[in-house]
Amino acid sequence: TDSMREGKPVAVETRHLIQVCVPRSSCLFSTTPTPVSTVSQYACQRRTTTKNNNKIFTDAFEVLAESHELNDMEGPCLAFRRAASVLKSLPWTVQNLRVTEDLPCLGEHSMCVIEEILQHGHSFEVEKILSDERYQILKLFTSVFGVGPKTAEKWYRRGLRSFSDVLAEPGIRLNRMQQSGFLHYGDISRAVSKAEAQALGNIIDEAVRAITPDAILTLTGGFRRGKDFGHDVDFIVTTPQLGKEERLLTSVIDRLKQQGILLYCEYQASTFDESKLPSHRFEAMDHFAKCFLILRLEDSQVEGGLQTAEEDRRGWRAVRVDLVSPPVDRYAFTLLGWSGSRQFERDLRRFARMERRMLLDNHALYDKTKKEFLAATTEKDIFAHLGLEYIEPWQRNA
Ligand code: DCT
Ligand code: MG
Repeated sequence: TDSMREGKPVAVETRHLIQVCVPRSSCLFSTTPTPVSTVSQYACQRRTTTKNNNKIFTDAFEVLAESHELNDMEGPCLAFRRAASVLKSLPWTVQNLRVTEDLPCLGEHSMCVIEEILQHGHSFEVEKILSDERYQILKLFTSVFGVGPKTAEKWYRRGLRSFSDVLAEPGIRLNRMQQSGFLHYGDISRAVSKAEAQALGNIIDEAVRAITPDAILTLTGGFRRGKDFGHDVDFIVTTPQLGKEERLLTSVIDRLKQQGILLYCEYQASTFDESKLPSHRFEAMDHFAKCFLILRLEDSQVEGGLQTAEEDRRGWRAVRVDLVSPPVDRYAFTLLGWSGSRQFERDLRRFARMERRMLLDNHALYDKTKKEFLAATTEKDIFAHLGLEYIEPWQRNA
């Protein structure tokens, strides 16, 4: 299965390829072996831009990954995410099944899906998932800000099938995040454009400067990777003076509130504790002070205006914004962690652990052999510590 092939060294794939593709007798005549793929099994050793030459396949794999995720099957989910990620990195389009044989992370199941698509233009398995009621409803519910797979599943099991079912159900108490999620659903389920991200950058920059003129503000997440659209806008804010960063975030929030543009705010104070590093368990979120916001963005603030529908003449939209505020000596680790993509991050950590006996997260890099932390002031420092070629942010769309 796909999950069994995870982590299989590339060398094994190579041997397999030569056995399958090169007739034994030809070995007598050829001095050089058949050229084999150098595509790494790790996303952090591949360059992946936003140009995807294999969207027809990767879209299918992403449906399969999501379907397994919604069924709490982490192994197969990750295997399909890896398969999608490998295909995203290719500068060419897969046109026959043979060329995929020397690629890593493509299991039997993935190969079958590619074969189906090559033959029929689509995968019957994927079509079946897309038309499955449970899949459709769980996707709908999890599209609400604050609703994860567990809550969606709970609602589905209660027999709820639509937003109006959920909102009419007396036994359901929505938390504050979910209430905002429903309230601003139309706006925040619509993609954020680059121009809108830029406008939000100006707003946050103005707020940050008013509080601390020498503050550091960096656009991160998908927009730093050169994406044209995102589901939110992510920023890192910090100050050159160690320790001042936490107050900065609460001051920024206060200012946005005073400006009347704060539609929702969940603030999480820092729980960062240097003495608890290195963290051995994988954590989805870091311990720095952060906030998840919904901001009101005016049409007049966006170059070229908001891309709203003809009939929607409100002159503003709601946008999801995340701010994270690490101490400045952790800036490089936070920047690398929040720049993504998720798959790139997963593989950076897996590479560090499996190939270098190091532990990497958004806080630090720890060398288990030397039993010491490796300091970094830039992302390049971290790549160098890991013995990896530097990958530019726009090449991290794995
Ligand atoms: N991240 C991560 N692990 C998580 C959540 C986030 O490594 N569990 C990192 C990767 C991307 C970054 O944080 C910001 O997260 P998102 O905004 O969800 O991702 P994105 O790449 O910015 O995608 P989008 O363009 O849709 O916002
Ligand atoms: Mg984002």
